[in-house]
Amino acid sequence: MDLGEGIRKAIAKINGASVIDEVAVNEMIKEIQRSLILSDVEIELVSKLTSNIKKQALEAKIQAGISNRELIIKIVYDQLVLMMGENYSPQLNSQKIMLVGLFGAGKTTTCAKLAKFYSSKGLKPGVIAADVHRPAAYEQLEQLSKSINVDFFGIKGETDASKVVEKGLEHLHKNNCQVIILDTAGRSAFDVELAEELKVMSRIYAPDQTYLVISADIGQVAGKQARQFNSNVKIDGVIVTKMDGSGKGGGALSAVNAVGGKVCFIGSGEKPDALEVFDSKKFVARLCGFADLPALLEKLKDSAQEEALMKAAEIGKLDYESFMGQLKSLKKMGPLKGVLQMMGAYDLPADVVGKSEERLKKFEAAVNSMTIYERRNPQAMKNISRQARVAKGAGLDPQTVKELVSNFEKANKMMKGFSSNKGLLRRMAKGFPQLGSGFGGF
Ligand SMILES: Nc1nc2c(ncn2[C@@H]2O[C@H](COP(=O)(O)OP(=O)(O)OP(=O)(O)O)[C@@H](O)[C@H]2O)c(=O)[nH]1
Ligand SMILES: [Mg+2]
Repeated sequence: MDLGEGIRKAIAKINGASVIDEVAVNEMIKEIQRSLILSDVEIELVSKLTSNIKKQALEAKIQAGISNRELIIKIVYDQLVLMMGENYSPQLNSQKIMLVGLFGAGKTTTCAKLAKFYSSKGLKPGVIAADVHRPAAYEQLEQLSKSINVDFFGIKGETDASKVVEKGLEHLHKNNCQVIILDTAGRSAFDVELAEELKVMSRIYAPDQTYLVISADIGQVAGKQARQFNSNVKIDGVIVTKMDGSGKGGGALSAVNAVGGKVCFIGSGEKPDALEVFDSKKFVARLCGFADLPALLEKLKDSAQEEALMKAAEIGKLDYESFMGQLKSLKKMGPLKGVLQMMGAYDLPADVVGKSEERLKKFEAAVNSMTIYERRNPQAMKNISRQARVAKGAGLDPQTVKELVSNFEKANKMMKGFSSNKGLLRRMAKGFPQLGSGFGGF
């Protein structure tokens, strides 16, 4: 089960609850905790995150206009985004970058990716192969550099990494490289030897940016690892690789939090161009499987409208503004014919559908010509001279506006009649067209 699935399951729990009370929120929190832990997020981080979600969710019940489910998704999402930190804006000037990380994290590949990135921004990059431990490290970086056409420096057979760094800086500066990227050796686990080597290299190289490279599938140890690196060489940011794989990514969340919450780049493939500048919203959307958050947020707006209409109907104060909003969301469902067919009305004569659509357009034009006062005080529109003015503004004849006003009045009366039946009211508010005829013939 991925994190997204777990979170959706948690949300489903609260979705069934009629009110967001402490019991319902606790049920949901338990499920979120479970899925975060299964996704390798550190326990401390899970409790911090879930206590924030809980606080917000309980406070949120006073927010009107958004359905429980969507509200909770948004809270969970916002808290995850908050925890992931801000979007990254890489500095586009001369700089020295050092990459550190454990075996196979993707350091060497990321060297090439960064070189390609800065080169595409008009800066001349150069890379230094300072991994003197892994036999093929030199060739790997040399080959990658060739494929993307950037300067490369390494000393084949050299066992002293400091020497490679010193000579490399000299060489690449001579070649006028502006962004110098240093590849370092990995280890299977963090040890004293690695710590010592990194400290020495960092002193000689004096990097402007030191990035910790971690793989998205690394698991819970990511946080611990990040702290170990950070206590020896100051980590400026994290690069999460292999986000394209089946990695759960939760470990990345922990690592980021452990070093002050900054992801800088995301690796999303093996090729040198598979690098993205970090965008926290995109990352969390991917992590949680909310493929289309803009659509979700759009829906949030719709449900606010729905709720406003319900309220208006309940207190018997439907006005042109809320009614218009409702008609708009009905329109969003697609062409009227398709919507009606969806509801089981297959044999509608084309001219009936056509007429309804025509009427909707006219209604919209008329409402657009009303003043805000008129929209909010529908009784004002019973006035003939106001109708004449609106007709003129909307390019309609006064008789049509009169009909529209009378249709609206009928709908309004009907809504009041239904206000005691909440279930039906809700369905109406959702714009179910089988009730459309009740909307005064719209
Ligand atoms: N799918 C995918 N594979 C990646 C990504 N980044 C790196 N890899 C692959 O992961 C493997 C290890 O990458 P390297 O760049 O060699 O990792 P490293 O940290 O330099 O490894 P050591 O030098 O052994 O410590 C290679 O097969 C890469 O092609 C990524 O973002 N996505
Ligand atoms: Mg390497």
